Order: sequence, then structure tokens, then C-alpha cells
Amino acid sequence: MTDCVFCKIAAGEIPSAKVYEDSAVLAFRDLDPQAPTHVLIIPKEHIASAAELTPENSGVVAHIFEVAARLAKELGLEKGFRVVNNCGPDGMQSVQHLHFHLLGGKQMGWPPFPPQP
Ligand code: DGP
Repeated sequence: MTDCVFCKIAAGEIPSAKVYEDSAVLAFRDLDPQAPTHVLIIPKEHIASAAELTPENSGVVAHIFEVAARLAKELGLEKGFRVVNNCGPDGMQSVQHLHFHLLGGKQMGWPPFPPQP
């Protein structure tokens, strides 16, 4: 997609701090890190969000989780990590290209949203 920032990163048209790449996926450091380690893993194919996954295109998600496990080892996240996907307006998705946040290097909070009054 011509106006998609993550398609441009995947195509090398916008620079990124790349940590992994193969024919199907790219992983790079998030511009606005929310943890000591914060990597985004994206399919190179444009899929707008998790809501657009189908039996035809969902295989890449399993591959992304394999890459997350590999990167967690390589990046020293032996104590654990979190993989997050934000989907749609209520999910606070800000970039409309499927991506998974790999977060680690500190203990996360739970639940990930403020308690209701
Ligand atoms: P989300 O809210 O789940 O859509 O997260 C999008 C993330 O993408 C957000 O943490 C910031 C990051 N981001 C947005 N634009 C860029 C960019 O041009 N480069 C990099 N490295 N990260 C970006």
C-alpha cells in the first residue's frame, strides 16, 4: 500500500532499526519504546489489522510468534516477555498495518488498563 508507513519500512523506503528480516516478516525497534526492549514484528504483506486475518493469510501470524520466540532469546529476554496486538479504534491501533509488539526487559503490569471506578 502506497501510503502505509510500515509498508514503506518493509520496502526500505523509510529507515528503521532492523533486528530481523526474512522473506515474510520484518522486525524493528519501536520509535516510542514502552519497555527496555520494544520491537515491532510485521508481515511484509499489507494486512490492515488482526480483524482482516483469514484462513488464506493467517499463516504469517504463527511465523511471527516463532520470530518473537527467537528474538526473545537473542535479545536476552530470558525472564519473559509480552506480545501485544492492538486492533481497531478500541484496541488503540494507530498504524493500520498488522503488527505485534514484543516487549520485555522489565516486569509488566496486569491488567493492562486502569480499573473502572
Ligand atoms: P499501535 O498503537 O499498536 O498501532 O502501535 C504502533 C507503533 O508503531 C507505536 O508504538 C509507534 C510505532 N511507530 C509508528 N511509526 C513508526 C515509525 O515510522 N518507525 C518506527 N520504528 N516505529 C513507528
